[in-house]
Amino acid sequence: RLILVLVLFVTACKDQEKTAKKADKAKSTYVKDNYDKQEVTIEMRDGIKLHTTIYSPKDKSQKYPILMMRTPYSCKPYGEDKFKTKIGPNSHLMKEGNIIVYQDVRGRWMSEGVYDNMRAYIPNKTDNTQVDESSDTYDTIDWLVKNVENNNGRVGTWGISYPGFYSTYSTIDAHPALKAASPQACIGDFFFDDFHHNGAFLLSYFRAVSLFGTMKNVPKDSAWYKLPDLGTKDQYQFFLDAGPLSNLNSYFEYEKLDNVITSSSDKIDDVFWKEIIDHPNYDSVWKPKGLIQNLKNIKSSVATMVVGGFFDAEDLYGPFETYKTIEKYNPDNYNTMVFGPWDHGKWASSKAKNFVGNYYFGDSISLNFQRDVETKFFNHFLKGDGSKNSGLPEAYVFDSGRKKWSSYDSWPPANMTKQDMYLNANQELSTTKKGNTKETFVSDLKRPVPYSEDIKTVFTPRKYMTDDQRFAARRPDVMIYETEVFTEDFTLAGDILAKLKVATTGTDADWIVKVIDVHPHDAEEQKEGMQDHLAMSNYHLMVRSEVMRGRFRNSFENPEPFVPNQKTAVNIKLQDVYHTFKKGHKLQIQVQSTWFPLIDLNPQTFVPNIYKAKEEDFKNQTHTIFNDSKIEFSVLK
Ligand code: PG9
Repeated sequence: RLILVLVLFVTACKDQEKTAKKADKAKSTYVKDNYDKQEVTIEMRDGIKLHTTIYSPKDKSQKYPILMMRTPYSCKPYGEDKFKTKIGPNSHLMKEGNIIVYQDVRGRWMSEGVYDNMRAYIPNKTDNTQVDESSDTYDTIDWLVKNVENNNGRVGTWGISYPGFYSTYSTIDAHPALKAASPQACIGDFFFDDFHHNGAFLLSYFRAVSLFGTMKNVPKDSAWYKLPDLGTKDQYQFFLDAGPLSNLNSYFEYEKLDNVITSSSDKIDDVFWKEIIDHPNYDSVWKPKGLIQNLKNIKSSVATMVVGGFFDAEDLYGPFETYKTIEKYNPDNYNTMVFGPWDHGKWASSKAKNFVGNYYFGDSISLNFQRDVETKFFNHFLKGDGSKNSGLPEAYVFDSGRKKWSSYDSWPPANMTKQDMYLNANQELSTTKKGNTKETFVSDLKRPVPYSEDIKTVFTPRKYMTDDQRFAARRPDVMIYETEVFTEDFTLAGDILAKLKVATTGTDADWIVKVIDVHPHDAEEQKEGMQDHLAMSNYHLMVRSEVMRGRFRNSFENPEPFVPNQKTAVNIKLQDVYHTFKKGHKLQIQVQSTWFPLIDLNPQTFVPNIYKAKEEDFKNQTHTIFNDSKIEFSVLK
């Protein structure tokens, strides 16, 4: 009987494997069976030609809109590989019947020109030598609608992360054929997205700098794609041993990648790395690159749907500021937002179960978004009547506490109240300030607070945003303050403002604030996911976190030292949340001064450029938190 069971089991596995292979094969031939592929170069107004891949439905019985993604990451994965591999991201948009276009942006891969990382917008252009991503998009759309067979004259743009930045850019001085744009996880400003958070540098991004050298046609198997072998799998130790940023060579030097042919020279240029090291303040290198400042005059003919993940470790500032700025300065426009329980770009996933890190949020959340929201948005504005009655809400947001979606007519919702909670002694977080107390801790730069218990060698830490923060709560250099157990649900919706009153024996310091959902001891274990049966008892779920590099507390352009031992105000805006602390849970605030190696170490001595600090500048200091420090929450009544 046992042999019979075994045979049946093996057969079932083989059948399952065959079905999966058949599904994959179906996917991989879907494009070949249903789409014609063209690769063209489109000439821009200054004569530079951009490499563009066009997929047109074979069925010519109807006209189709054009959906375009512009990317610095090469449209090659959507190129000849396409017919051999699975359809790739956003296949639901292909299956909907659209002409799909991918383009290498100026200076990247198979396009001509010189790449400029987050190229600054040029307003009021006077001649054809003045070009930026807005003019390149305009010229591309103009060529497409005039030359691509069977298009219906309407164009949409979309993209995630850097491609999201180009989608936002497409709305500026938009071509009249552009009717819809969906910037997703879109970079807004590199001083607040990706590489920096409020002036602190995200250390493991030093490898990502390589993504943006002026590289062309770099073969997929080149060293360029290899992460440098750091000689250790422990990022914490590697960066601790490395010391200040300027001790780290850029990726190119690291990998001696000086032999790859580039557009501008026969040697890789790591101009971006030098910009980072030489420009620690929000200055004339970073400011012009910021896109948010240019979103004040978007044509009402362009409908926008901004998409983001509440647990996106890379681009949170960008999507929130993009949506809010368009909303504020273009009140007559159709402009909506979708924020779900995702880390960076995971709404494009085809996985049936949605996690961030080990934390499970539910089934088919991404798939349902693709089908019921993203596809509906583009169908309405590119194929439908294009009116404001899209059937989609203004704000479609996922409550990461209740694990379910809500729709609101505005974001933040109208029925909000501000509520302050004070950082009192005895680890007490309460709506009243209790006496005049203060607490101190030693910020030890030889043993900085890890950003996670589970630090691996990763390209960028993308999963830590829901990590259990119990380990931090038990460190003497992490100050904790928590509410009583909630006797009813308590919902936060919108941004959070930490108004700290602090002091330090040094002359500089970083301040990190984390908002934690403390689960009850009898919380039901999580039965899904990588770690089956993850014990959720007393799980300290990180709901939101942010750093303020103390020198920038009053100005990102002009850093200021602290006066030793003088009570000083440090305000930190934490990006929006939508989270219900359920009855039986507690809200905990953690405050610390190191967050390693997520961000670089502050020497805690004021120096002109932290990235070029000397070893001797790094000194342990004693920090103080006064209990007139408070957190201003946006509470949903
Ligand atoms: N915004 C993401 C990123 C930027 C810079 C370096 C690495 C990643 C992205 O485009 O995915």
